[in-house]
Amino acid sequence: MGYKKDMSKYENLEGWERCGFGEQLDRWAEKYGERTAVTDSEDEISYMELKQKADCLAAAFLRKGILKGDKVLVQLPNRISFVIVFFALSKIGAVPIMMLPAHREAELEGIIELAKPAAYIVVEKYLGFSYVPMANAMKEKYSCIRHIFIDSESGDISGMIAETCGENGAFPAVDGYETAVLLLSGGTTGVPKLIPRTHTDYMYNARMSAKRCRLDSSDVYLASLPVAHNFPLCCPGLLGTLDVGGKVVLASATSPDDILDAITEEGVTITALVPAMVTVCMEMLEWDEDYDISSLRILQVGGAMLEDSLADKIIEEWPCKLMQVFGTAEGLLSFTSPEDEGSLIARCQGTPVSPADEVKIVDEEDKAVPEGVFGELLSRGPYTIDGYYMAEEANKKSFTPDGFYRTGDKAMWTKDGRLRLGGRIKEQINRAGEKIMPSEIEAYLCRHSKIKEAAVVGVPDETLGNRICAFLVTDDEAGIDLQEIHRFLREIGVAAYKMPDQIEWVETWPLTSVGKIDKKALERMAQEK
Ligand code: OOB
Repeated sequence: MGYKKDMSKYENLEGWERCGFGEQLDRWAEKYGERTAVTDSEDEISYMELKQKADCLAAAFLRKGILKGDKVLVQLPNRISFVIVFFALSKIGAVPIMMLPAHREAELEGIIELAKPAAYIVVEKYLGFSYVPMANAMKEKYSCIRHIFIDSESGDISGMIAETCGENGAFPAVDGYETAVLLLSGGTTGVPKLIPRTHTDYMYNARMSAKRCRLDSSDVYLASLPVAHNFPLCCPGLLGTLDVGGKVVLASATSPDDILDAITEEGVTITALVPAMVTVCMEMLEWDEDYDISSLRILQVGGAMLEDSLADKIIEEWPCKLMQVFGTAEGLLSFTSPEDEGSLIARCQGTPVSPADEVKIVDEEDKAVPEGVFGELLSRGPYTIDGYYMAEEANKKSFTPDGFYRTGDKAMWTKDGRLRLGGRIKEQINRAGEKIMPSEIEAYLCRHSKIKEAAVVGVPDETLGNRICAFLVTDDEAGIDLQEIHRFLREIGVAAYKMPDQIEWVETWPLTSVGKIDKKALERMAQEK
């Protein structure tokens, strides 16, 4: 066991509260009552109704034998049922694992083997994909999964809510210092990693984010990224908006027309996008003048490097404040402020959102580097985890002995005391904000009968930030092209966002002086092609 965070150290912080999300929802319902809490493309729900439905579903979960502490895979798109499910599980102290709709068998298996979930909640169908056969196959393969709950118009979730309505069962007590959610990590090694966030630290995360955004009950937050991701869920996202009594709009898909339609129709005041999405929204705005984004107050952009030129363009062309957001699911958040000058906002990722965040930038020997010099960004603090879920070995690499999380990101302090990110030190590829571990893709590729060896690198790309390039060693190139690779990866159940964008062949690997595959050389080769 390494360093263990002492939560009592943070008890005097404003916004820190030892309380579960279930109880938070009860208070919000009391305070904000009939106000609209959440809308999606089909429906809307008030704070009071949300509480009532979450109570019903919580009672139904208990009745089905879901126990406090059970892990539950949740794979739902942006719709109201996601929100009800989240709070229902919180109320009984069960722990949702935040899968993304894009995940398939390969990702699910790794997570199931690690966390042994007792149930799996899936949407019936989304963007043309039927989840039920996949869920059934997982239940068949893994005996830990006792239940599958299907979310559809007449499916299990709505049926369960109707069945138990009116019952006011007693729920197990939930302590704010217990785990509330398991978030997925982009990972710094190939093994999947889960990030345990407690009710208290996660609520604090939402509150500090909301505070930096000056969020209040008049705000309308648009969740356009998949809401199971930390950014739209809690930075301030869904949870931060509910805490102040605002309204959350859930866009059903992350496409520019869905986003711009929602902003126009709902009078959205704040939303969060990754840089690649901003670019396509701007293109759309250029040729379609019917959109009206004048209600926007803040555009949060984060998840991947924002090019200076795009930052300048947003500041020039958007009728709102740009907020640069550096975030991690492991904790640390650093945002610019709405009051900062545009010229400053365009060139940094601001300051950590909590006064109790401890941030260090260090060289290869873990010694602090001076202002203006890039090093690795390390962090420790009230809402940053002290270890991944059940991952003692990985934790030794990802955390310093005194509990600092190694982000694997290059950063420096600017002369105005702001953080400026400078790319990655870690191998992870950031493709339009999605995090991909090369070693994971390499392992999948090597399962193909014709591929002898594979090395995967991220290559700078104008639209995606980075694209995925796979270098292959094969006996015979015949019959393998990008299409075949995609077909094969789909067949073994790999999420679409992990598909290589480019493949190249090599006969022998370029090697470093210590005899490892020289990935920098591969990156250069990929760029030259
Ligand atoms: C967000 O969280 P994750 O866990 O998907 O990814 C974290 C990683 C960071 O370590 C960094 O490599 C990259 O994403 N990143 C950025 C960035 N924001 C995140 N790289 C450069 N510039 C930025 N502004 O991506 C996330 C979590 C909460 C809020 C926003 C993003």
